[in-house]
Amino acid sequence: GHAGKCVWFTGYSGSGKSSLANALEVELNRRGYHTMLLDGDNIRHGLCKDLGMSEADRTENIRRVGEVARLFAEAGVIVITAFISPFRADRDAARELFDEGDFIEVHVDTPLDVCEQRDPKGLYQKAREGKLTDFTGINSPYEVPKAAEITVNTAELGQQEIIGRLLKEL
Ligand code: GGZ
Repeated sequence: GHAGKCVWFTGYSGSGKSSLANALEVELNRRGYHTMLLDGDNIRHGLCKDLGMSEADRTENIRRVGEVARLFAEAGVIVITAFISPFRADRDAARELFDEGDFIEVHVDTPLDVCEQRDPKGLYQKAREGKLTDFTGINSPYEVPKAAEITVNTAELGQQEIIGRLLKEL
């Protein structure tokens, strides 16, 4: 069968990772590819429900996601992941599980102030009020990718344009 791949979205909460990941999956399915979307909804409520938002727990979250992604990719599936994945070493460790060229890191580089203005779940406001600790970008770090295959900014480009770029890269 086809070799699997992993499209790894990384970026702040509210950057647009999930929307892009969902739209990419729809387009790939339309083209006949078998995909698996891993995100907080299907991972943090199940496999990783024992984990919180500390640095150590995020590292373990991303480690598990990487291993699951590898398993699906070995079965020929195109895996799409949408996690903040704020630490470079954790993303690099996930990359190491794949053959060269089979791990496509997509930095959703929407500026923090835009993400904070969107604040779809009110989490930035809670973090600013001190009601949420360890919130990425406010009181927990985000390490910007140094060599992502693709960098996109949802404040500058429309979703269809971005999806077009991603499909080309794949
Ligand atoms: C960042 C948080 C936090 C903290 C809850 N910091 O935009 P969302 O809401 O739907 O996605 C965010 C999600 C982050 O989980 P990840 O599994 O992607 O994080 S990591 O890759 O770092 O393991 C956000 C919500 O959970 N959320 N608390 N403190 N985002």
